[in-house]
Amino acid sequence: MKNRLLATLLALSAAGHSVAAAETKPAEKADAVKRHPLRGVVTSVDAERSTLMVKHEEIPGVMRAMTMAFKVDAKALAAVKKGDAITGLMSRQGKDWVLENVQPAAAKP
Ligand SMILES: [Cu+2]
Repeated sequence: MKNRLLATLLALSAAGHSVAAAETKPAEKADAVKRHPLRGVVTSVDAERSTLMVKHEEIPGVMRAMTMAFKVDAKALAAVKKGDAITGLMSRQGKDWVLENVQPAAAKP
């Protein structure tokens, strides 16, 4: 009787652990790269390096306003040109700053 109870408790605790692990893993993955909303203006496009130079507004707690290069995907590279106002999600990935979800932004009044 005692052994059976112990076995049940062990099984429950093991199950509890595996459920917890399954629940935390995706969250950890999503947190590995922190993305921050960015608004700015494209100052140049470098197709060879797949980068945009963007004069971006301050990203509170992350970066002051500045002009810097961001890696972008081919779609964004083809879609934007110098002078475009854009928004996107910026993140640090390895040694690169990356801009994703690049969208045209309405120019500020
Ligand atoms: Cu910056």
